[in-house]
Amino acid sequence: MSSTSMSSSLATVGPPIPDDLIPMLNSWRRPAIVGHVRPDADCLGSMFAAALTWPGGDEVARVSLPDGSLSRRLAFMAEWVGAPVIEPAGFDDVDGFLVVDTAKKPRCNIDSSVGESWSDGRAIVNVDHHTSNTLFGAINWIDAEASSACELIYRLIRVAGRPISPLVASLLYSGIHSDTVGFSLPTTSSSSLHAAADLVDCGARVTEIGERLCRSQSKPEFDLNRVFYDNTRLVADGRISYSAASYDEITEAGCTFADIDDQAEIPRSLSGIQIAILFTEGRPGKTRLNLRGEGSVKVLELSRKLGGGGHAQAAGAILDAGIEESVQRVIPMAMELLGIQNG
Ligand SMILES: [Mn+2]
Repeated sequence: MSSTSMSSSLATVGPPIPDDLIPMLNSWRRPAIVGHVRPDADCLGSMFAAALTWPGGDEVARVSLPDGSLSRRLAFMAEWVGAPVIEPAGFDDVDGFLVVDTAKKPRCNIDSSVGESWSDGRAIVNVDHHTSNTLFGAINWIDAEASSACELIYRLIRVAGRPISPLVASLLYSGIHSDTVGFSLPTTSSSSLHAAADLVDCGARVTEIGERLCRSQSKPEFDLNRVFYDNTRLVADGRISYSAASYDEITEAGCTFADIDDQAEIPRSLSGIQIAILFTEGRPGKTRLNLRGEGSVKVLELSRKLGGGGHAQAAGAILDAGIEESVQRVIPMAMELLGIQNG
């Protein structure tokens, strides 16, 4: 596909890229790339692809990945790139921050010793696909219809006319593959498939990515999945499925909160459900919810009531409660969302 036909088809997709966005990225000498806490493949893929494409004065821009934030399963993406991780002291000389895949500023994955005023008057460019994005950047490009942040970074690179190396292609393809759950969600649009196809043409390592993302569980992750299968329950005549793992169950499997990623797919895989919920107590007394809506069910509303956010059909929240209390609180709300009387 010629680059001309690519950019003309890109122009018709989603909200336009703000005019000043690409010039700002191009102008930075010491940029830092930031994603969200507990980064998933889309977050890492978009961060690393951006770090390689807009390196500032260095070969690769620095990324914010505080200790312990990388899951075992996705460590391969960091190994591929070898991007320098920004140290707390290094924030002083940053001239701009590119934040990807992150709906709110407090969700940014920043080393706690840097403090809340980490951006300190410097520009933030905010590129995201969460409906709940709070537009915390100086420049915000939010396309809630996009499959993934990687699809947006792909468009950005194409419009900027920068090259896509096989490594950048692999990173972006990983994020699109992962956020669409292997091109199976309604977010699998024509534009996301066109992006994926172009990335394959650019050398994305399709086979390796499929193996890494879908068939590379460690024994502890496998054991934790066993817990999720065991703990899966169906309620509301099979319209709601949920599963849970307590802090002790996560620890006994040999996992940590960083290993919780897309396991909501386990209760979600049951036929006929409209809402799937995963409850995980990653830290004692703190329960994270991952909510998924099927068909036309929008779970974002529910996550917002609980102080969380996300996408229309994939959202989350964190409760200051253990598993049992969280289940008792959330299941009636999920039933209410489906219009079921709670008897
Ligand atoms: Mn994403």
